[in-house]
Amino acid sequence: MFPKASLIQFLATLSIVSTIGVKVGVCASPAANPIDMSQAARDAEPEPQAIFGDIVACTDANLSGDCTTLGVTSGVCTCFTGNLAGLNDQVSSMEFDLGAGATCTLYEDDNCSGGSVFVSNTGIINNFQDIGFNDVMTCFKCFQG
Ligand SMILES: *[C@@H]1O[C@H](CO)[C@@H](O)[C@H](O)[C@H]1NC(C)=O
Ligand SMILES: *[C@@H]1O[C@H](CO)[C@@H](O)[C@H](O)[C@H]1NC(C)=O
Ligand SMILES: [Ca+2]
Repeated sequence: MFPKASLIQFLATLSIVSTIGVKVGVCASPAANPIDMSQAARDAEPEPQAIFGDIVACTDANLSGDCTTLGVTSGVCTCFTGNLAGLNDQVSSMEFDLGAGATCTLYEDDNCSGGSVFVSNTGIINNFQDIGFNDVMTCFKCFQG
């Protein structure tokens, strides 16, 4: 016969094994997993969009002053609100590091509206005065090439 202490230890070990067994069973069964989504739920989710490059927006000409680097997602209107509000109506130069064929439109007003400038070359615009757009930009939208 087992000494009593050993038997308790054995039962405790058995109980841990059995708990692990149940957990593994739950994980292995998608239907029982509460974070598993149905196909319909997955279809309803917006496609996650990938950042395909960066822009650097600066408050002074020649990429000087306060410069902020932003990841760019194709087709998404990004506006200088919230934690980007410091750039609103302040941008004077920009660098576009978006790869060949990318295009951007820079907008004067909220929600990618109002006056705009189309940028088809990726590179640097050293002085927004040269494109008649100094200290007015509020939003931009870029497309991957
Ligand atoms: C920007 O750099 C160019 C070339 O070095 C210079 O001629 C120009 O004066 C600079 N512009 C400003 C506003 O600093
Ligand atoms: C932004 O523009 C889109 C497209 O015109 C429109 O559907 C949306 O309501 C606008 N959002 C705001 C906050 O103005
Ligand atoms: Ca503006």
